[in-house]
Amino acid sequence: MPDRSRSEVAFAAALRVLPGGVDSPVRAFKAVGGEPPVIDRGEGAYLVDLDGNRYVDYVCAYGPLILGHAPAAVVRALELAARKGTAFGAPTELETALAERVVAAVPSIEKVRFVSSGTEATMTAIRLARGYTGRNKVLKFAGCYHGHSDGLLAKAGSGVATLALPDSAGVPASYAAETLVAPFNDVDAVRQVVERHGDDLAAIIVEPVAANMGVIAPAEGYLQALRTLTSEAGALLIFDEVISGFRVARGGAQTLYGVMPDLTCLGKVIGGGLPVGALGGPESIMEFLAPSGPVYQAGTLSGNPLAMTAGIVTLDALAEPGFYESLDARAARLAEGLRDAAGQAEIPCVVSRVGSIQTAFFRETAPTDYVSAAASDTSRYGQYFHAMLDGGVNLAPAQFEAMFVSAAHDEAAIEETIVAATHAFASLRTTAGRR
Ligand code: HOZ
Repeated sequence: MPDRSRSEVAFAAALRVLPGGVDSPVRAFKAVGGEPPVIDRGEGAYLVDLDGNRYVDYVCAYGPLILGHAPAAVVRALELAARKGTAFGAPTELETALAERVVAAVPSIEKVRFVSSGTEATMTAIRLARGYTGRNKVLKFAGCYHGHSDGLLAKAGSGVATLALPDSAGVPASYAAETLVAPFNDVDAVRQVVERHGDDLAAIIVEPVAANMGVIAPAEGYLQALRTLTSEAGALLIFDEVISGFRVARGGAQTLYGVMPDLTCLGKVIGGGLPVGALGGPESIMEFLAPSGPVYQAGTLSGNPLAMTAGIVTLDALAEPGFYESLDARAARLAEGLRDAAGQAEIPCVVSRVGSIQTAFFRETAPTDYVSAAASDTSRYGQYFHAMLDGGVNLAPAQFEAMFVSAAHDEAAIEETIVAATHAFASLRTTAGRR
């Protein structure tokens, strides 16, 4: 096992002043045991911890870093932008420039509101849907995660699933009562909810590619069925493309599957590694937002010039011909290598992939919803996770997250990962579990 003594000292100091030692729960390794390496820097496809250990990184900040760590063009642009000032609380041309790029790429979006996180984007989209329709209820799907706002934590994936919390403490029952939950990929369940609550249903919100219970693709026709049912009920369809946007395709999952939502939530990639979220949709709905309309939303650092700059440079790189084809090929090679490595070791493991996001589930067959994802062998995932970390590969410390492949993951990084995985899977045959 690599020496991580400096990380241990730094994490002990963090525990003294930060709850759980972290600012976001998944980082604390609760699901896999042990303590996290404390990071010094990122370089392309690699992370380097305080002890100088290097890891091929598939967390990529949970999605934003589609160009890898510290890409030269983004860093250069940020240096120049910072010299001009880091926040103004007033309009800049940068907001318009990033919005124009989003509108050009995402087919259902005519107007955009920038916020500072994906949580703000989904929270605002829900308020806008309620203001627009004059209705209250929202349907979400078990295992889909839409950030940590009160109304959206019911049966949430990501860290809530990882920590096995039913929901979150601190959410009034009256709030939660406005959120309806159905299983992902089950059209009949949605039909029943619409029949029962259709008159008061403001919106259905869905991750069109689920990525917070591990990566699960929508079943054939599922998104189209959601589109039809919401239109018939007079409710809005909200795609949470915070992860899938500019990731599974330049125009997101709506382009990949050819289904147009009313509202789209974005984040992660559009901020190029800085804090950005956004919601967008047709002008007729977006103009309900203040100051044009009655639905209030605001933010001191919304449209922040540094964040807009990183987003612009990143989206321009993604517009280069062949970008997504090349990313897809690398991710496919990784998935194939992981499948082969698990197969050689006779470990039940299925790799579920959509474009550059994928999850190795420790179970025999690909899950289709939260119940089947949750039936994965999470303790084996924990053993695999630690074997990979010790072998120089950084994965999310939880079964219910995605692996993110970036443009910086070249052939050498991918092959290094497959070698580490071959050793890791082989070790699972003999290791009963050490943590
Ligand atoms: N949506 C991300 C995880 N799936 C957020 C990362 C976090 O919870 O820290």
